[in-house]
Amino acid sequence: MNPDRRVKISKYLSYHLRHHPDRIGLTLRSGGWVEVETLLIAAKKHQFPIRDWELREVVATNDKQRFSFNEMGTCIRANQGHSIKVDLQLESTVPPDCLYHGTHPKALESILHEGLRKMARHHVHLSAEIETARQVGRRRGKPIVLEIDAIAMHRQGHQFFRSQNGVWLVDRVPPEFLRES
Ligand code: HQG
Repeated sequence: MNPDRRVKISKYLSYHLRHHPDRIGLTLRSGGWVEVETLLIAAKKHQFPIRDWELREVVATNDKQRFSFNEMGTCIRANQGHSIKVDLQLESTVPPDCLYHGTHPKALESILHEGLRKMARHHVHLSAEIETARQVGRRRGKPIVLEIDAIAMHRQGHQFFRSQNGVWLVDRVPPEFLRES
């Protein structure tokens, strides 16, 4: 499949599996799952036909492993990044000592003052690798990387989750646990 088509399908999936399933008449099940067959029928009905093999290729080759199938391959979901209410059924996990968050200069003052908030998403997104955080920050200009004392947060009772594609998720990061890296 050509790369443009791949990106287009990935964006279509992100939009509908994370933010607006209702726009094509879908309802996410617990865990964020949708039946593949239902998704393909809905997409076709709304003038965006996707073939089954295209869907499988996009999921398999996606640069950030944004989506996954269930074991049977009959259902699909976005691994993280939702703005609609969905229980991803992730188990709380002990984080590494340090996690990173990529942001941009305009947000810095407010973040240092009030900590990291989840904004429109379900969680604050953190990564175990500094380079990943840098890339996330770069989406909005000059990247700024913040270092988070994750293990100290964990000791104080903050719950951490790890999505299927390795993104660390937490409800918030109070300012005392972060510093500029
Ligand atoms: C900032 C993409 C001011 C925060 C990426 C970020 C990631 C604050 C923005 C994933 C703040 C929210 C998530 C505060 C947080 N004051 N600004 N108190 N607290 N912010 O997009 O982490 O391609 O919701 O720093 O690669 O940028 O979608 O979160 O700049 O993995 O798969 O508010 O989205 O992945 O922005 O990105 P976002 P994010 P996908």
